[in-house]
Amino acid sequence: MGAFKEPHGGVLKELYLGESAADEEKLKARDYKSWDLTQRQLCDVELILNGAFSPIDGFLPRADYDSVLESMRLQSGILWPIPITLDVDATFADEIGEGDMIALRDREGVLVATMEVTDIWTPDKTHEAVSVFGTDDVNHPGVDYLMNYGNEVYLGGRLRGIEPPVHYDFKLLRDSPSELRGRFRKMGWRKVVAFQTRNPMHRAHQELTIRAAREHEADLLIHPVVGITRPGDIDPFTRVRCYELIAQKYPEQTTALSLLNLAMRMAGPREAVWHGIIRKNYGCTHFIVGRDHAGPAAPDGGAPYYGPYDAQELFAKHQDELDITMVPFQQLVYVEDKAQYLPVNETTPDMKIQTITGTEFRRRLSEGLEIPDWYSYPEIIEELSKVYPPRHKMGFTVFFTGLPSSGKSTIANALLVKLKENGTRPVTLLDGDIVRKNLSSELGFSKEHRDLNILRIGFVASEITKNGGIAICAPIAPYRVIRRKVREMVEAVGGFIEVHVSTPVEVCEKRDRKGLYAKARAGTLKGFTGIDDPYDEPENAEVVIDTVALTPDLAAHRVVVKLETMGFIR
Ligand code: PPS
Repeated sequence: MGAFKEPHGGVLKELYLGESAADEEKLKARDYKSWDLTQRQLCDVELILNGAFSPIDGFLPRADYDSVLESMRLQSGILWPIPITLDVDATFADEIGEGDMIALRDREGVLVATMEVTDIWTPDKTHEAVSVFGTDDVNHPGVDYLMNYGNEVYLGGRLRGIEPPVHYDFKLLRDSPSELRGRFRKMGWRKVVAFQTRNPMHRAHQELTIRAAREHEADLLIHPVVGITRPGDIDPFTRVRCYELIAQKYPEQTTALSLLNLAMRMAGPREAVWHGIIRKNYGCTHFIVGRDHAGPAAPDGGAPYYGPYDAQELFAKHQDELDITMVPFQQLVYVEDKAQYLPVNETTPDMKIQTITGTEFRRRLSEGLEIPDWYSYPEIIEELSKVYPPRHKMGFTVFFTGLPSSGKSTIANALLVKLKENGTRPVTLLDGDIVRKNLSSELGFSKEHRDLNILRIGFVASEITKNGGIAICAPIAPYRVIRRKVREMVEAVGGFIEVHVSTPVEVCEKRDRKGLYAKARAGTLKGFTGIDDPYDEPENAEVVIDTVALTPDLAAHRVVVKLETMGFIR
């Protein structure tokens, strides 16, 4: 009844030992083999220990794992859709045997839990992928993680909780199931609708959640996932600031916000059932399942992995034993002539409907364009525009590449001065020689060393870019593959403009500013770029400059013009 909803399986499995038992276990754990938990495993451990995954009391032993894959049930017959497994590498697995105790530690080495290992096995991951995700396509993020990041051996066994994993952020918004049940009890809430999300919330979400609560005469729990979501999602810090802002727009007595440190698998229908079970353990009575719940984007040019209402169907099929009521939801759209949101199936062809897709929303943010009030609140747009700044506020890297003596450094220095004159952001020059003196003084010119040198430059440039500054890099960077890596690193956090200084080798050799071409010709300097070491011509540089035809001043000016055209400066 109400907020005192029975947990899944009847008992909330809180697995933390009492103080003295934990102290005793800590002492014993000094002799156990230690496994450093990955970020996903740490999320799982937290939710196993605090009861959010009840009735599970550890990582699944093999029989439960097989049974979950085949029939979505634990051996006991209780419904459980997602295999919660501890994956370790073969070296660690070789060191332990069934019956051993192991220590599970966080990244800093803090002992979070101990585990009695009852099962050790090598899973058939393709079978797991097809059973859980309905596909073995590695473009599916859950399958990609399983196949390409997860370790090869699984360990099963019960956990004993020593210390809850530490969080430094948003502490007041994090609740265990019994804490949240306590909050509901204090508020006198008996019926609670939970809303799951991994995206920032706008007006449509607000409308949807308020409707769901009203329809069921219930109170509302906004329960966003902050553990691991889909790669490419907006970072949790920004999202939580947005949730805090939107929470203020709800009636205080009937709405709560709490963060869930769940590592999502993006398993669509099975994941929806799992999400429902978790919310039931937190004391909720109702759970909103929307269109394409927990489904990843379709692969490029391919069909989506799940049908839009598959999740609702699977949930409905198990509704009785789930014992948390699904609140299925259609997509809401804004009807302009009524100035209100309506479920898409309640609209008629004569209505004027407004929509802004996620892609269009991000385009408007990054170009600093207007976003209408009906779509979101100005405070939330302001918060999100920090993540998608307009280009003229975004950090960027100008990456010069070219042969020795091609003129890279001279043009880079001229550009540095011009960008300082422009004055919109701090500028750093990472010239080849400066870097070799300060960052890479121990490196030579072998392929490995050059690659390392360029990766270091790329790392520093991406940090500068991420923090909104301008990095100008001017190494030779002769190899295409590593240049592409740097581009990827930087483009993930801001703008990247490659400038190929394409001065022909004969001209560079004639200039020979440091006399190194002469040494290379004489054979006293080996592996010199352009003479006896290759230079891969860039194929997609944003700017190509031949210094035979241009002065350094004009060459730098051409880069400035390109930056203006691309919108990075104005
Ligand atoms: S790399 O390949 O990108 O790591 O090279 P970089 O760090 O830009 O090199 C800076 C300068 O090192 C001088 N130098 C050589 N260049 C190429 N090959 C060999 N073997 C070599 N040995 C020394 C060269 O003069 C580079 O300076 P610039 O300004 O490009 O002429």
